[in-house]
Amino acid sequence: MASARLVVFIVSATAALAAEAPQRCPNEWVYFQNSCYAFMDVGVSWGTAETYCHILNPESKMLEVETKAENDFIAAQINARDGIREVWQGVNDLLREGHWVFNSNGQEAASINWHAGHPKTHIGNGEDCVMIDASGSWNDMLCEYQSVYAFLPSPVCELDAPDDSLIG
Ligand SMILES: [Ca+2]
Repeated sequence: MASARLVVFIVSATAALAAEAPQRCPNEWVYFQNSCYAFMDVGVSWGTAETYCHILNPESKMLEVETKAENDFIAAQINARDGIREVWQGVNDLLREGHWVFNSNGQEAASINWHAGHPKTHIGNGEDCVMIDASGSWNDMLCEYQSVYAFLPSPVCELDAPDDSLIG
């Protein structure tokens, strides 16, 4: 009886897992909470990261973190990937110093997890673009490459996961 119950448990647990993790992202993209994410182990400037996302998938955008759960997911992905130390996200204060908005819609980026001492918002410091490190902390950086940096963050692209309910 005990072993029969165990088999039933394993079968139902496997079915539940499959239901929660549908394979609905493009190949090589990672699914999390209705979005698909593409990670690249290359260091580029912020503007180049945006270009890479449009090349990979014209409907994708740079990573935009809206919740703590998404922030934790991104930090875990950075830690799991040898070639990635920090990632860019589509958040900037290019238009107004200290007013951090998402690239895709200009809405205020509310789920901010600034690293201690950041952002450095004194006028004209030019650090108008945001990256996330392996601890999930946000940091404002110069958007374009500067030789003072030992390395540059990696691009992460985000795509709305296809809605299963619209298929068939
Ligand atoms: Ca997002």
